[in-house]
Amino acid sequence: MNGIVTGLGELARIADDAARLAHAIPQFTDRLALTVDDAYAVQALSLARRAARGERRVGMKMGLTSRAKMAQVGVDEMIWGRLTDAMQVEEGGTIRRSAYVHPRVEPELAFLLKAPLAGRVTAAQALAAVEAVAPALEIIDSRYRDFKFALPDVIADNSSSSGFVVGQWRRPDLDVGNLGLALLADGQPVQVGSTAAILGHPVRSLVAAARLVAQWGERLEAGWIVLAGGATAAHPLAPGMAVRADMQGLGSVSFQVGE
Ligand code: 0L1
Ligand code: MG
Repeated sequence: MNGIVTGLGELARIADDAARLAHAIPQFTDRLALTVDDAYAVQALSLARRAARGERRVGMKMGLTSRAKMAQVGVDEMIWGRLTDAMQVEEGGTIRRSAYVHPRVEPELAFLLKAPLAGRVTAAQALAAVEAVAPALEIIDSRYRDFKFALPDVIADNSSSSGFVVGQWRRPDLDVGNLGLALLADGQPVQVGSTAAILGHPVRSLVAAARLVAQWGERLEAGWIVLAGGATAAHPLAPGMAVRADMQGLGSVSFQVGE
């Protein structure tokens, strides 16, 4: 973006304010030739603003790791974002619809790490760093008008990350490569699928996560949560809705949507 660092800082402020105050903004790429590198720099600057307000980094999310997700938003590259403690919603808890612009939810698999991971790692090395796995729900909320964006826009907007709920952790002695799952709204299935939709096996998402963060001088830390990406298309949230995901062998995870 014309290489102007202060310009990126201003975009970070705009993205952060939009997320914090839940208002929609125009796409940055409508008026700027933002590169993917610029966009990740904006994301980092935006998350630094959260850190300055006291939010603590607790992990990262992988995005667009399934065909269903790519098709839904018209972007066909994997992306990633940063998770903070303020984004975590207690299992069974209630979110406020008014705290989001146009939230959606998607079923995911979460990894809890017991050792750091960075750079090029094998699937076996990635699995060896996993302490536990759990079913999860990601609440995504693009801050762009009409949920429309180009690749650099969504990256700058922390890859739409805005909340996540994690179910019961269990030891990773279960092969998570092809677990059937369903996303239910008010008890009715609205999406069904399998963890195999996540890059063929969710561990591939963890391998990719280690490689992608290393490009930005980061590593996945012990104690972090890594969301492997949506296994189905996302479903819009409405006040009063009860949301649950059931995952074969891993149980359920749920939350409610308030006003
Ligand atoms: O898979 C994801 O979490 C992608 C989030 C970015 C695209 C979207 O907002 O749906
Ligand atoms: Mg997701």
